[in-house]
Amino acid sequence: MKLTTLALSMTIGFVTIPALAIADEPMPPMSGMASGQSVDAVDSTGVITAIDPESRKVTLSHEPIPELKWPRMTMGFPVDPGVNMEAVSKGDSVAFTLTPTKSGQKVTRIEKQ
Ligand SMILES: [Cu+2]
Repeated sequence: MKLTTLALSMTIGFVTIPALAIADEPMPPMSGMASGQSVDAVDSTGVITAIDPESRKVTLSHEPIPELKWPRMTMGFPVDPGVNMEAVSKGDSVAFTLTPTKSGQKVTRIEKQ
């Protein structure tokens, strides 16, 4: 059990950290102490109103996100290079994860519901 958990954590780390390093400056991994950010990654749901895999941007009409003090709204996000954007399309109801970066939130997971 312990080995499985460790292996999973390491796999996630190897996938996520290089992607973050390419897209942004290195961040302290999993510390929850990134300056200026009060929360880590948050999960939410919404509907894709526009998506552009070439520029890696998605526009989401999302539900309220209390962790970020956001009401329900429609807004655009950059999408992490590790996310498969071909798996979703405009009009899909999706679950997604937002991860804070220096320049705002970016989508680090998106799945059709
Ligand atoms: Cu918003």
